[in-house]
Amino acid sequence: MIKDTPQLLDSYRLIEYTKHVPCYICGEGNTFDAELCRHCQAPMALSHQSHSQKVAPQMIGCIGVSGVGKTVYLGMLLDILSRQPDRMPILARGAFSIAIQHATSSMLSRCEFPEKTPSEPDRWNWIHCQLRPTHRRRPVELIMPDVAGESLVEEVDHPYTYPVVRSFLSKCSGALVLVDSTKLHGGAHDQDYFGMKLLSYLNELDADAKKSWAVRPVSIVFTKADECEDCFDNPDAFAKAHTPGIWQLCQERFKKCSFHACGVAGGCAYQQEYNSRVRVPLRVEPRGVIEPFEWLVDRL
Ligand SMILES: Nc1nc2c(ncn2[C@@H]2O[C@H](COP(=O)(O)OP(=O)(O)OP(=O)(O)O)[C@@H](O)[C@H]2O)c(=O)[nH]1
Ligand SMILES: [Mg+2]
Ligand SMILES: [Zn+2]
Repeated sequence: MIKDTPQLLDSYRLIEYTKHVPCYICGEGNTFDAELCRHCQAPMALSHQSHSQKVAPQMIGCIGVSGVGKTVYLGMLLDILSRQPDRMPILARGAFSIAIQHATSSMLSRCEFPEKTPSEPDRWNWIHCQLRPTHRRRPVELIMPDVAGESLVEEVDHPYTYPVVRSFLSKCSGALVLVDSTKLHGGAHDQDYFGMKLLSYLNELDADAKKSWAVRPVSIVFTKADECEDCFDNPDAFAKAHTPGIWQLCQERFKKCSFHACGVAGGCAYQQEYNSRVRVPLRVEPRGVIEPFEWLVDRL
């Protein structure tokens, strides 16, 4: 026999699921307890964190073909900034924002380079941080993902294959476009062609003259310049000589554009592992890592 006692109904909990939380990257609705956006796989923590702040975070793209050095650059940039509080104090928001810095610096200190970034967006590292540039009154909230070069190339070549890349780049306030200086020095034109494709893709994302990429700051960064000293001496002259396509496009279509050189490893060597030769850093000697980022943040 069932006693005549009041029973608690749990169905009221379902009401929570009728409210949709918009994804910060693509704007599509998700349930309140979703960890990743079901449309673009960006972490929903970005949305929850940005809703709790007065200032909406801005986004910066660190883009370039696979193997150009995006993961090494971003990991080292955050590591340097977090160790130099006098230059540009930085505060990571959420434990996930420290993952790339932790992984990259510990691998470099073991004389290894990080693994290639997987092409699945749910496996990318996302960084959400607060910057306090010394000459600004207000802090800057920033979101920067470590996008896989393969996904980027796929989206540029076949638009709409990676919605997360498209939504993210449409909303970015500026971009660091990475170009491999070692490949250029050898006389190959692939890096120039891909840089041009990427810049053209950005240019076509927004037709509004006031908000388009033509007026957003773009910093072209020649990576691995530790192996290509003349790139450090004069990045503009290097760009004119080795990436004429990128140089021309920047002059004609981007109002705020600058060329920089950077290097993280102070020397590299090949190590034999089973049947393959693996490139390893001999030491960590970062040069020109903060400058392109500082230039960009000043113009946001
Ligand atoms: N000499 C030198 N080599 C570097 C430097 N940074 C990266 N490399 C080399 O470039 C390779 C690729 O670097 P990543 O940072 O993984 O490149 P990525 O752009 O993130 O590539 P994806 O994850 O495939 O998109 C490394 O394995 C190193 O061999 C650098 O500062 N100097
Ligand atoms: Mg990577
Ligand atoms: Zn989304």
